[in-house]
Amino acid sequence: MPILGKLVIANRGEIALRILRACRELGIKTVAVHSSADRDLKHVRLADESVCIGPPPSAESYLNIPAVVSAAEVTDAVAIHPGYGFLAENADFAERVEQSGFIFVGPRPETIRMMGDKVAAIAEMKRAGVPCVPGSDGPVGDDDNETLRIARDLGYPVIVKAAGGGGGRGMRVVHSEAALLNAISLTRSEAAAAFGDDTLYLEKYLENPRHIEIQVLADGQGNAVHLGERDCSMQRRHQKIIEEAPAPGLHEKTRREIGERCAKACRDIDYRGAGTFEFLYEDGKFYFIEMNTRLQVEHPVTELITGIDLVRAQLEIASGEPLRLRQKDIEFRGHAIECRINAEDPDNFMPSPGTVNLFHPPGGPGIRLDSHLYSGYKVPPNYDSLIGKLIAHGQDRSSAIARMRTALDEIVIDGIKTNIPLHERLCRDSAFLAGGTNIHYLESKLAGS
Ligand code: MV4
Repeated sequence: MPILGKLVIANRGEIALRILRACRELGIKTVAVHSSADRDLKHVRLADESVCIGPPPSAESYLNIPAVVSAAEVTDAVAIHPGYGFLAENADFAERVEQSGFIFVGPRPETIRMMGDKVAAIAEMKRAGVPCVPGSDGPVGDDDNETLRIARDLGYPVIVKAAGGGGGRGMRVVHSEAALLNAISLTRSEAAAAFGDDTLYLEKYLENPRHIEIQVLADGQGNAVHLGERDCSMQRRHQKIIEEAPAPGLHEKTRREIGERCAKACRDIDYRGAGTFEFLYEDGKFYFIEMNTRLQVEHPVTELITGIDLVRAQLEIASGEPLRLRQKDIEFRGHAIECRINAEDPDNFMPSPGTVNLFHPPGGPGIRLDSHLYSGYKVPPNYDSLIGKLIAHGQDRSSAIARMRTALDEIVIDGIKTNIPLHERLCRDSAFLAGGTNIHYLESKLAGS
């Protein structure tokens, strides 16, 4: 008997294919739900069943909760995997899935809701002993003098963030006391409009951090482990471009300490599933900013250095199996780097949908390509421009990069523009080769070249 009888893949593109592959291995039947623009997706062709759930716009298909749940009902599925993006961190969706009698492959709805409220998430993590950014320790109140005092104690610059925000939405850096109250009032209106919640909080603004995140797995039955970190500092406008594991220059003891704090926090809150603790890392110290309660785009770099299949682990946890994995059995081997391949103009980052006339995947030792592309596939204009992830694993960082360069030279994607030329430049960039660049590096390099 498979661990789950039949599963709905509530996503599209490369991650839908990744989930389908894991299900195949485990003998789980698959249902692809897709929009009318996505009939030709590779995983739709490979799935045991497929259901069209709506027209091209995401709001009417991949974000349509009743349509996704109905698809599970009509196909007699037992579980729903949300992938990343779309409904993956929608607590109302997780709740509806469970109330309808299905298994949600992810944390409990209450956990998703709590982590979605950044003020609550930070309070909870602080209680669990996870190091956080010095800040207001709760919402900004309406006593302006009190707010000014908190900011003065933190020292400028500070950053104003919306409790309902995250991932770069709803925040504003403030450089002086004179600008604080106005910045708060602007951010408050934006937050009310964007998130329906005008709750704000303050943090000390860290000027040159790296973005390092810790992967965890927990079974909601008292067992939790960490799978080390990923460095995701190479980004532009909050879109990650390259991720790697381990983080360059991080010592083993530091990794163990922060990882164990995250695993303990999972036990404290009865976390269930795969999750990621996001940190800013500056001057050798970690500062928690947010937790992601989903599988992440960049999960493959962790899989390559640990040998652990994260999607399989998610499915096992969802089926109610206790985690067999013990922290002492998790070893980190070599170095892995992921380049996100986007259908976009490499010069101006504009989306570049269209038909892929010719597609040749790269190969060889230590190369993995997670992509739904095939020759003749038409990239629709309606969705995120991610068309694949090229991941290279090697004994050390420089061999992973050498393998990445080889694969980037080898891959052929004809007919649409992609950001592969950007990756070719970055894999020869001296600062990237040295390792440890911060979150501002790519934007300043692009501005200067
Ligand atoms: C910060 C910060 C500096 N100081 N918080 C942006 C996304 C959201 N996850 C949190 N973000 C930031 N929070 C403090 N106290 C700088 C950022 C930030 C950032 C963080 C991670 C990756 C890319 C980033 C790009 C710009 C700003």
